[in-house]
Amino acid sequence: MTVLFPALRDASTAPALRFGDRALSYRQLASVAGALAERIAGETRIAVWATPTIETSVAVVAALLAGVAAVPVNPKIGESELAHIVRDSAPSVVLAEPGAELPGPLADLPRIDVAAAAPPEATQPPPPPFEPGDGTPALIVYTSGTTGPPKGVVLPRRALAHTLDALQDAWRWTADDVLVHALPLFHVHGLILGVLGPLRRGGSVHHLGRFSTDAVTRELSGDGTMLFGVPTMYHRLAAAAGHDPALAKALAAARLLVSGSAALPLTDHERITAASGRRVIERYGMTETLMNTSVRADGPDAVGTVGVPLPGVGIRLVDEAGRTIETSDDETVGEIQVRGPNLFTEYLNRPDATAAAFDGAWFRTGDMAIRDTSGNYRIVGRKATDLIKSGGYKIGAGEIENALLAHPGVAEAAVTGIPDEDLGERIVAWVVPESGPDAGPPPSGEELADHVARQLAPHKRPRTVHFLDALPRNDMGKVMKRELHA
Ligand code: MCA
Ligand code: AMP
Repeated sequence: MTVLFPALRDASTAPALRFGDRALSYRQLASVAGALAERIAGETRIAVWATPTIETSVAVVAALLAGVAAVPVNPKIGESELAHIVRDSAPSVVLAEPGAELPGPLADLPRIDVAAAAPPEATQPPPPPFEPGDGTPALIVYTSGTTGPPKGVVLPRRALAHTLDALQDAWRWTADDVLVHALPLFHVHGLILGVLGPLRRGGSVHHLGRFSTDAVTRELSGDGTMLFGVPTMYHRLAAAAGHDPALAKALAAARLLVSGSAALPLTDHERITAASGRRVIERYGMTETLMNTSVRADGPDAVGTVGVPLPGVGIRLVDEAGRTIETSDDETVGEIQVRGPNLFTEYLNRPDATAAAFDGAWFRTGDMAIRDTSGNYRIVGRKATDLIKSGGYKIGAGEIENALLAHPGVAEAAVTGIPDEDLGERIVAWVVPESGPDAGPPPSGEELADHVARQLAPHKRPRTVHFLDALPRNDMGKVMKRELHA
């Protein structure tokens, strides 16, 4: 049995969480999360309305203390995606910040308002509960595939503990670190690395609520030591740092700048280094695997790579014939496959998808990479062209196509990702409007983007919509997406 948060048992008055002007020490967090854990003990699964707030952090910590699996839900989630997640994960209770208005399927569940007001430091926290075994589900995080609705990735406590301890080693992460970030709290990056990471170390996190280059400047000029962000955030920092000496100075003062969730372009690496003298470290992970590789804080420069395997993580490159690539030569491309204690247990209610994702103990990531002569991995692409990474979010073309087809004005739809300086990739929709005798006026691009934002989530909305008379199809009737861009 692993104690996930030793510092909560010590319950010192050291700072743990800070969101804006609201903060909790370890002792205060042990009190509020401990009390909430007592209330939810015995539930099978809980949903957390995962706003970027201190309440979300308290709710997730309480669930982990109680040994109850938590499903973090995007607070901007659309109707059909929420209906799917609630049906699929069947939570018995929803935890939310007081006053938050919950949509349909969540509003119908029993609700507990999360109390996160700081109690007096003298308050004695309840005794720590008995923590369950390492294989017990800790979190269920929904992630997109190429087709169909998102799948619930069941993450055991073991995977959380392993990945956070491996990052401690790679990044020399200690209780003295103050992590700064503005990531959403319904994905691995912001929640597991960004909130549970500092708590496992006994350090603290300053969450900015919403990303801005000014907020990063402010926090890194204060006591912030580490910054986590997706490439879109570093792109914006890189653009600003060139003409903002205060930001450049703040970045220079940080102990560690870490980028992940998608590739950080070389130009952004270079601009940040030119302005601040600092290098950005990249790490590579996935919802299903948590973290696999990283450039080490104490290692050689490896810009443009995602570094070396983390301690305890097995990585192999496999060629198209299924053979393991043994060479490290800067040029042979293979699929990254991963095994180790960092892996998820299963896709919830999807034994078919779980089985298809593995080759024995090896998880097939779908990411294509080369290994250089120093052992660093360089990601060069991915197997599925129907997966789009936009703003660091993974989005399946199929789910957007289905949402578009559900609009009465759409007869046919195809979705692609095209390179975008800011977002990495931007979502483009190709639509054939309904034209039958009963068809109404064709929808506008804006209307279709709003429709997708309402059904799925705002970050899944197409940023560009093209209208066509027909989609290019091959003899089998399959849409030829390459031709769309031509
Ligand atoms: C715009 N908005 C709309 C619409 N248009 N809302 C409803 N309907 C519309 N039609 C709203 C949005 O909700 C948002 O509100 C605001 O307008 C701007 O939205 P958007 O343009 O999407 O924001 P952005 O500027 O593009 O955001 C960039 C971002 C964001 C801040 C970098 O993409 C982001 O937070 N990315 C993080 C992704 C992440 O954490 N990925 C980790 C998963 P408002 O402004 O109020 O929000 S990957 C992972 O976990 C793995 C393991 C890994 O390796 O890390
Ligand atoms: P998700 O499933 O949303 O957790 O996204 C995981 C995917 O993000 C991986 O399979 C990679 O394609 C991508 N990814 C994460 N980190 C990096 C990185 N540092 N460089 C390139 N791609 C990354």
